Formats: sequence, C-alpha cells, structure tokens
Amino acid sequence: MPIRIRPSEITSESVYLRRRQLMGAALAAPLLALPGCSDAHQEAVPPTPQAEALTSWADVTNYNNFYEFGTAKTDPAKHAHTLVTRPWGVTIAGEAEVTGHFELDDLIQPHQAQERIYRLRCVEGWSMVIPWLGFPLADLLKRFRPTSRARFVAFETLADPRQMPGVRQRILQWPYREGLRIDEAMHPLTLLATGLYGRELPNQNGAPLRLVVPWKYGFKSIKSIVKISFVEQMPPTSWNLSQPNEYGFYSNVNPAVRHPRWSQKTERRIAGSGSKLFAERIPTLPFNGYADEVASLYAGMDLRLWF
Ligand SMILES: Nc1nc2c(c(=O)[nH]1)N[C@H]1C(S)=C(S)[C@@H](COP(=O)(O)O)O[C@H]1N2
Ligand SMILES: [Mo]
Repeated sequence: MPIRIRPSEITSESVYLRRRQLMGAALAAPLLALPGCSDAHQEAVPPTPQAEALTSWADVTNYNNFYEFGTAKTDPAKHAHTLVTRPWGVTIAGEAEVTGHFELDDLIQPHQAQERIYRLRCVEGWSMVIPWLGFPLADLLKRFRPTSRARFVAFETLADPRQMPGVRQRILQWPYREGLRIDEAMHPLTLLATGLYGRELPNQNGAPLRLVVPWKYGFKSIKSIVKISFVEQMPPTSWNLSQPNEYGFYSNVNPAVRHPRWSQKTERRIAGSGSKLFAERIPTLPFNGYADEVASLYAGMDLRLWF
C-alpha cells in the first residue's frame, strides 16, 4: 500500500528513519519479494548494505538536475512548484496489444509501492543514496502486452513552457526523451518511482512518475513521464541528440569509459551544504555496484563501443 503522509507532517530523514525502524520487519519483506518479475530475472533484489548512509532529504530535494526548470542545481527546487501533477495523463503507444491515454491513478493504483534504496550516480561525478517508493516498471509494461516487435521502450517528459520555464530555452530538444532496451525495461531493478523518503515525489524529483534505473547514469532516469512507447528501433534520446560523443544510448555506469569532461573513475556523495557539499572521493563501481544483477544483460557487447 502506498504510504500516505499528511502534508502537515514535516518529513526529515530523522523522522523517516524513526518511522522506518518502527516498520522494520514489514518493510524488509517487500524489498526481497519480487512478484511478477520477468522469467529471465528471478533473482531477488539485494537490500542496500546497512552501512550506506542515506543522502539527506534536504540534499535529495535541493540538489537536482531537471533542466525543464533551469540548469542550476537549485533551480528545480525553486521553480518546480508550477508543475501541475494532478490530473496527470500518460499515453501508452506503439507495439503493444493495449494502447491509449490513461489517468495516472488508474495506471499506478494496481501496483503496490515498495521501498527501494538505490544509489544514483550522475555523469557529472556526484552521487546520492535515495530511498525511493515505487514499483517495477515491468509490472506496468506487462499490462499492455507488448508484441514481439517491441524491442525498445521510449519515454517522454511533459514539455509545457507555461509550467516549465526551462522549456522556453533551447538547452535540449524538448520533450526530454529517454529509452531502454526491452530487457532493461523489464529488469526487476528498473523502478517507476512515485515517492521518496516515504512520501509523495516532490516536483523537483520528477513528480508524479519518474523512472529510476540504478545501474545507469542519472540522466536515464527520466522525470515527470507523460508518454511510454513500445518501439522496434532504438529510440532517440535527448542527451545523445545534443552531444552524441558524450552520451550514448546505454549509458551504463562504467569507470573504464571516460566522459570527455568528467572522469567516471571516482565519485563523491552529495553530503550537506557549503564546504561540506561533497564527501571524499570513492571509486565508481561498474554498473554502479549492480553488476551481479545486470552485467548479464550485456554479455558479448563491447561496452566501450556501446557506451
Ligand atoms: N525530464 C528530465 N528528467 C531528468 C533530467 C532532466 O533534466 N529532465 N535530468 C536527469 C539527470 S542528469 C539526473 S542526474 C537525474 C537527477 O535526479 P534527481 O534530481 O531526482 O536526483 O534526473 C534525470 N532526469
Ligand atoms: Mo545527471
């Protein structure tokens, strides 16, 4: 059941952590149980090591990339209040038996929100540890019965200049677009998030519905989704369109493949403000530490070529 919290309740990570301790065992179960995941990937999702400190609520919600609201890290928190997230429609299109326009609540209601603590690593070299609420994307996609021609899944963000000041500038080609190969989209780690820290997703984090693909660079985790298409060909993506030499389609976190402007060998967790904004550098792990779960998806592929 989605965890509903009164708007009057101020969520800080301490409130959240206390609530989490109380819920203890109840939360542990959904982390390990994975009903309805694809046949090829029945493995359980590993709980994040206890030692991993969560990035604070303040950092997760004030240090953002959401270019539809500006390019500065603090712009989304400042400007995303103009985004209207209800009513919200999502169009399902392409190679599936069921397609059409759906109200968000009809889409998400059948799914039980589970908590998933994932590391998110931005290609810029910083990372966070975020307690998401959401459900496997696969569970939603299967309801539309994709056909055998559905080899990729394409996603689009809302692009409304009245709600999104950044869309009035041509920083990227709008709408923001991303894509996954169908097996990546169906992988049980791939999450559709509706919340974080036990409450609804703040606008700046991609309300009301965003993707979280923990083994890929942050930009693959597209926010405020209004369209999902099953397609036969590899779909264009916003970052690849704008800088094809810097951003490939796959964008798996890979310390061995450097970005022309930022090394991918190490990263720093976002931690606090001012001089303490970044913690010390730590090595970046292949597939962001999720290699045991996802490396097999890329067996036989040259990941320098398919970066
Ligand atoms: N629509 C949209 N989605 C987006 C982005 C964006 O600019 N627009 N930025 C991406 C990038 S670069 C990152 S690192 C993550 C950041 O997610 P967060 O702000 O919730 O941490 O969102 C991704 N999703
Ligand atoms: Mo990013």
